Amino acid sequence: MQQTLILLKPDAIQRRLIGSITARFEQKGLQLIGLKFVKADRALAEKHYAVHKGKPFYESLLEFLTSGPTVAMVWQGREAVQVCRNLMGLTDGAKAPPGTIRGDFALSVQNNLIHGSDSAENASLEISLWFKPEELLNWNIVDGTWVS
Ligand code: RTP
Ligand code: MG
Repeated sequence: MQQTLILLKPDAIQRRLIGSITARFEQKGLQLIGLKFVKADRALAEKHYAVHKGKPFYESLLEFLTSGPTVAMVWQGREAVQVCRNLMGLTDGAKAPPGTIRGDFALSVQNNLIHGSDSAENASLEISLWFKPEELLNWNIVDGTWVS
């Protein structure tokens, strides 16, 4: 079982897409174990996107991520990191294939609605940035055998 961090970025909230996007993860069979509504401050955004420090889009990206509330979620399931990346689609909404979240709902490179961890190692780092351990709930899915 893997866990991954998903963020619905401020554009997803502004565009009233929380429900439509979250539905994709539920429908896939992933299990939601953490969920909160957070307005990230600069310090959190810097830690979250530390890997992009120095890139031309870095400042603009931090401004975007801190511009309004985000929904932070932890999803769990078989190969959850890659499964979520596949559901999200390519970074650039214009290039993301139809059927993916970005492919269906985004056109921009920056304002691409969603973040997903890109490796199991980064997932555990990012989960610890956004969630306290006690905010992750371990609950039994009654019919879990159908999606494991
Ligand atoms: P994310 O980290 O948010 O899940 O997105 P990603 O892996 O698909 O893309 P990444 O290369 O990690 O870029 C992080 C976020 O920075 C913004 N970006 N802007 N203007 C640009 O050229 C540019 N490139 C990337 C996007 O919001 C991207 O998701
Ligand atoms: Mg990334």
